[in-house]
Amino acid sequence: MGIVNVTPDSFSDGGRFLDPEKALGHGMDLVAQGADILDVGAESTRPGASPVDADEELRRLIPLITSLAKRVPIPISVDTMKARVAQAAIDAGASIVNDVTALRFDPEMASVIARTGAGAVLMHMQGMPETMQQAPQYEDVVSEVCEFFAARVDAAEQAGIAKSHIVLDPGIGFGKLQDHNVQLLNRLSAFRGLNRPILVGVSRKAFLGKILDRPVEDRIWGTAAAVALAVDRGADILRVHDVAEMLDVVKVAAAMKAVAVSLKREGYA
Ligand code: HH2
Repeated sequence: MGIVNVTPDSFSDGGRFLDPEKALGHGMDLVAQGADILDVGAESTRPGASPVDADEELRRLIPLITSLAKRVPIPISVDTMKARVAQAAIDAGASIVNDVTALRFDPEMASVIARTGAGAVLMHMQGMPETMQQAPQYEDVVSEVCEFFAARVDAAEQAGIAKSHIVLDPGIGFGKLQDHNVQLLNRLSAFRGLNRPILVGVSRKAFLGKILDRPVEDRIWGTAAAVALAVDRGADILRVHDVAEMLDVVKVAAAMKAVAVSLKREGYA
């Protein structure tokens, strides 16, 4: 999943693709690099980010999604927590809603997704972006995220969203301390029991910066290591900025995993 941010303030590429022509070009580049999904967002969710109102989000997103949908052969996902924005994005050609609040922010979101038959990414977040990094707390982050997923899948199904349309995401960096992020990634396979695809967003994130002591523009190798590990632990979709590079990483990690799985089946490991 390639990231297209049309925001002035995203943590890694804020302002770079605010111009609609640049954003369109960037989206098409990511497709040429091998992305299977484009995730288009107009509201930064980095820690401390200020909310954006729906009119501004629509102004940034809809012309871009309309142009992309005409030109790219892959599904477009809209990264929004607002039902009105999701509906307009779907009308413009998006087919997946990536809601970092897992349908909790806007009471109308579930019915928009159910009615349109869109796919839904349900992400775990403790708190909201403005304050989420102030004091995140868990007894056991993995089991708490697991319980959260089970409850959100139930709520989504009750609202009429088909289970087969749901993807789960542990929300790396969203209301989590360093140790929580590392544990979630390391124990990603704990979520396989929910029988839904797992999406992971590690690209250039702060937890990598902390391990490496590097600024956001120098985290590509760290991202590669985390992406490889996530594939090994069972991630199905990787949300990344650097599609060409991470596609190679995914291919190699997936090939290794396939061998490991068949060796295990034959009793070698
Ligand atoms: N991370 C970001 C935004 N949206 N959606 C999902 N499902 N999972 C994630 O991990 C995720 C997400 C943050 O990254 P980015 O879009 O690069 O930055 P910003 O939120 O500052 O625009």
